[in-house]
Amino acid sequence: MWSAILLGATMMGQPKMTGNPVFPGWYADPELHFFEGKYYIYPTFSDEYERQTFFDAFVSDDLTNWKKIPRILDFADIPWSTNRAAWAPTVIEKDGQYFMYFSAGDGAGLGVAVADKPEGPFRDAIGKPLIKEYINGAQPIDAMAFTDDDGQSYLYYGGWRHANVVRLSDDMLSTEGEFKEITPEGYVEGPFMLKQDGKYYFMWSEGSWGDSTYGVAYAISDSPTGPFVRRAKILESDFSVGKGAGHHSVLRVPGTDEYLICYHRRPLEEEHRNHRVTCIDRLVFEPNGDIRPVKITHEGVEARP
Ligand code: FUB
Repeated sequence: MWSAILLGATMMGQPKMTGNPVFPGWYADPELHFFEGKYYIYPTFSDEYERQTFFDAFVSDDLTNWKKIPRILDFADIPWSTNRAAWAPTVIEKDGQYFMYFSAGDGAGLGVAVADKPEGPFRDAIGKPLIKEYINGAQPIDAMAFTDDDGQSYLYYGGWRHANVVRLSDDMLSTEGEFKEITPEGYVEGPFMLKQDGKYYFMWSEGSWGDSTYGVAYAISDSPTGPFVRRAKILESDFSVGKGAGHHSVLRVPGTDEYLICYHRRPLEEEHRNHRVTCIDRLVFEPNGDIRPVKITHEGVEARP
């Protein structure tokens, strides 16, 4: 139905929109990037844990036509993984290489893989977990890699209601120094860091990912390591559009002051916890620096060159 509406809108001279979800299939925890002139989404394949043994990625020139890149990383090539529960990848570029941090299954920890191109294939970079232990009570899942303006990279991560931040080494293949607990009030999982106008916006998912209580909240700090004090909720269910909206990422559209939020939600008619789809909507900063609550839509956002 939505594709017919979008086609009609385009014929009437209205802008071409992405529509939501932006591509078919059950995919969650999406991380949206712009690498080498194209948009990429790195999601979790949202199925039973036993079938989550790989990561697919999606690539697009304009945010509307997405092509699946199958199995950019496969647990068949990672003997130390649990060969299940491949969750929530984060990808970051450094010196022309692409580093992916990923959950290798409960008990296995967080791994790091590397590729020469954003579309992969990624290969296990160190042959063992980067973070295996539960430090400060944080389950080693849901990593997010961030590089500050001074070139220092950080890894934010953590499930089980605890968030840690740790510095990454120059080669991105080990951690350095203290694992600092930065858990804000309400934090559950899915951390994300965005720097805007010199301020550090720390965001996370709260509620339960398996139901409609899921959502995203944020804090602002003058430092990448906090302290982070919960400010407000910015993403949640809208029972006229979708439910359980959460585990997001944010991308500033290159060459603009516009921001996109990429997240998963459950279609209204779905009850299965894994039936999550990937969507994109606008994220708007108020003039005072606050983030406006996100309006989730069926239409999505305008196509971009
Ligand atoms: O997709 C698997 C898990 O669900 C993620 O690791 C959590 O953040 C939640 O979205």
